[in-house]
Amino acid sequence: MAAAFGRLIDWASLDDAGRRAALARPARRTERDVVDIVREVMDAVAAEGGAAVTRYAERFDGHAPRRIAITPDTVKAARDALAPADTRAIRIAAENVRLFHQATRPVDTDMVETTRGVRSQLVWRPIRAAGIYVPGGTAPLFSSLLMQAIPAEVAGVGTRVVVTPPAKDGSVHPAMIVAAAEAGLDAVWLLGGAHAIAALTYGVTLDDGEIPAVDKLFGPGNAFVAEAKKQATALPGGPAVDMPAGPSELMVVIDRDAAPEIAAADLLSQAEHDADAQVILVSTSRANLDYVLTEVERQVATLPREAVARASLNEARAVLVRDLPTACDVINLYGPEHLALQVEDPEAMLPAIRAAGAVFVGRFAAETLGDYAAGPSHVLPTDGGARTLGGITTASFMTTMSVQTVTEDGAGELGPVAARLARLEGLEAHARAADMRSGR
Ligand code: HSO
Ligand code: ZN
Repeated sequence: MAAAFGRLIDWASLDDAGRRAALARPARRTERDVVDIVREVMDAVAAEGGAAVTRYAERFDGHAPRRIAITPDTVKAARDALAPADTRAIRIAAENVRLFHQATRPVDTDMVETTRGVRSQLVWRPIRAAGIYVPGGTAPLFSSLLMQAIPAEVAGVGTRVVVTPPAKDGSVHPAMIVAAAEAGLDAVWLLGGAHAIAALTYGVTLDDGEIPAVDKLFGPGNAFVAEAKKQATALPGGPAVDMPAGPSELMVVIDRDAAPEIAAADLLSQAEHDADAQVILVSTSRANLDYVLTEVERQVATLPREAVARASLNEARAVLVRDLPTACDVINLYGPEHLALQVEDPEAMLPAIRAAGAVFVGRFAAETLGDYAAGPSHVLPTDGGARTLGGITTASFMTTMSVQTVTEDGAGELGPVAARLARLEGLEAHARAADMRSGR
C-alpha cells in the first residue's frame, strides 16, 4: 500500500463491530480546554457585551472587530484588486447558487380538507435574523459566504449578519467583499472565533456599530466555533443552530474501470482542506485501488499544501468491497459529507444510498464544481450527521406554520370527537371549548 494512505480495510474480513471501528472518525486534534475557554468567552460577553468581544478579538485575532460596509466604493476597490475573470467567476457562482435555491424554495401547501369544513395547510416563513459564520484561517472561504448568504436571501431572511475572521494583518480578501456584494449584503463583520458566536448570540454594541442577537447560527468553523454554537443553543432562549459542521469529508467509490488520476485528484482536493479532513476510497477492485493510491502519492508531492494533505492522508482509509451493493452499505454506515460515484453506472446506485450530504454522479462531477459553483450549498453535515440531516437549503432559513380554518359545520362534526378525546385525557376545559363550537 502506498505510503501516503492511512489504512487498507478488507471489508469481507471484518465482523459488524470491526466494520464500525474501521469507519469511526479519528479522534480530533482539538486543543485542550476548548469547552472551558468557550464558556469563559460566552460568560464574559453575556456580562460585559461589546467590550468583552473587542477584548477577545484583540487577544485572539490581533485586531478589534471591524464592520466592512459593502458600498459602491468598497466594491469597486475590491473588484479592481481582482482579475476581471475572478470577478466574473464569483458572479457565475452566485448566479448558480441563487438559481438553484430559487427553484428549490419550499412552497406553501394547498389546503387539505381532513373532515368536511376543516381545512389546514402548511405555510413557510423566513426566520427573522440569521448569523452566518464564514471560516477564515489558512484560506478565506468566500465561497462559504455565497453558499449561506444567498440561500438566506432567497428565503427572505430580513437580517443576515455575516462574520468572518480577519487576515493576520487585519485585512479582508477582496473576493470576500465581491462575494458579499453578489449576495446582496450591506456589511461583513471582521470578527471570528467563539467571541463572534457570542456576539451573535447576545447581540452587542461595538465601536463600528451594532451586532443584533440572531435567531439561528449557521456555518462551519474550527473547534472553538463549533463548541460556541453548542453552548449558545443550550442557553435558555438561545439561538438554534444549523448542523454539526466539522472537518471536510469525501468518500469516493470506484470500480475496475474508474480513472485513477481522477479519483486521486478528488481525494486530494478535500485532503488539502485540513489536517483533520477525512477522505475514504471504496473500491470493488483491488488492482484499481492500488492504482489510485499510487496516483495519490504521485500527485500529493506536487501540491502547494502537501503538508496539510499528507497529515489528512495519514487518517485516510481505502476499503476493498466485494460489489457495489456492499459499497452502498459502507456509504450508509459512514454517512459521508460528500460522496463521489465513479463507477460504470452511478445512477443505478442512487436508490440504495440514503446517508450522504451531497452526491457527485460520474467522472465529470468533481466535488470542486459543487464546492464552488454548481448551485447546491456546500455547507453539509459532517461526522455522520448525513444519516438524519441534509445540508443547508432555503428551508434551513425558514420555518413552517400550520394554518387551520374551520366552518360552523366542520366544528359541528369534529367538535364532539375532540371533546371526547379531551375527556379521555381528563382535560375538561379543552372539552368545553370544543363543545361551545358544536352547540352542545
Ligand atoms: N469542501 C468544503 C467547501 C469548500 N471547498 C470551500 C472549497 N472552498 C465543504 O466541505
Ligand atoms: Zn472543498
